[in-house]
Amino acid sequence: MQDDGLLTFDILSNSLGKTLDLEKHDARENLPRASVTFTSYMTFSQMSSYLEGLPAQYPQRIRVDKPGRSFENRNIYRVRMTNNITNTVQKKVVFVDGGIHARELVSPAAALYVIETLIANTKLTETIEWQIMPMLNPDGYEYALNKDPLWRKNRSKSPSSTCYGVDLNRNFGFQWGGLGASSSPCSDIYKGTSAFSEPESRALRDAMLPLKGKVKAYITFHSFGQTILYPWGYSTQVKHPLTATMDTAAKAMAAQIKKTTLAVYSVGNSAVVYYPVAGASDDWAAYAMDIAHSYTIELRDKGVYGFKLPASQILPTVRDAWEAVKTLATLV
Ligand code: 0X9
Ligand code: ZN
Repeated sequence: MQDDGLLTFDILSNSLGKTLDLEKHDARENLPRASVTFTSYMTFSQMSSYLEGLPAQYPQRIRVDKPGRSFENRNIYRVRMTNNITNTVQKKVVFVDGGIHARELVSPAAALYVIETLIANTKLTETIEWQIMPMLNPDGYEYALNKDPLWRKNRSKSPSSTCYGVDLNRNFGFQWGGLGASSSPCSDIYKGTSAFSEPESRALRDAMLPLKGKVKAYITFHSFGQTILYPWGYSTQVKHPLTATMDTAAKAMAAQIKKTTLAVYSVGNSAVVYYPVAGASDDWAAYAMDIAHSYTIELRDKGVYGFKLPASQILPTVRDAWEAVKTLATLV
């Protein structure tokens, strides 16, 4: 069942309460726009209204398109933003995504906060074109919000099983089917029937591939653990040639988070600090897109609440995310 009919601005602003007031720059301030909030978990429909409204509000700086649709036919959005959006030829791209894993509800919120904060920051959008896909798994997110708070995968139907869902972070086309991925459709880490079998992972691939050579950094938000991870994640034995560069940048991100929000994030190779995982988006981005800086950021918390992070923690958590992204943008 799809649920992405657009809510009106009035309903949104009444029901979502306090909104951030960061939209002063370059705004057609007399036009209302659907709100974004970081004091409660937004529904996909609310996020859609917010995203759909951005280009009209910031016509010089923002474009929104849909590089794909989910298994249940929801839009998968991409927001592109830079100063003077019609002139992006010389600009480097920083690519950010959220929501690959359904139950990690704070992840799309982090990507939305990056969008909202960049609206107010014309300096970081001067030389960089930002491409942000805040919600890669809308079906799973809605399922986690409404039915099962611990749902992780997408909601595709396996032809060979009664179980639903593929772990999108096992479905990317680099080292697909290796360590840390399952062939069982009922597993939470099911890899799918082939690399990029899922429309959601294809949406990210299709958005990114034409940008090869331009994307200088990729960040994918997950939770939880307060950790900044870098490739290779498919094996503990194979070291990425740019390990030292990524380690330095990850440490800079963690230091900046500590300085500003006081949260402590640890840093390291994905496979070593977590566990080996093949077919994840971070490795694919580093390999297929040849991106020198590719990170999975596991946001708050450290396991007290885990995936059920209280709404009061959204704002502090997305601030961590922003500090990390901002720091990285100055290094690439
Ligand atoms: O297992 C995952 O997909 C990520 N952790 S999570 O708890 N959010 O599910 C970690 C992926 C790290 N990347 C690689 N190992 N390639
Ligand atoms: Zn995750």
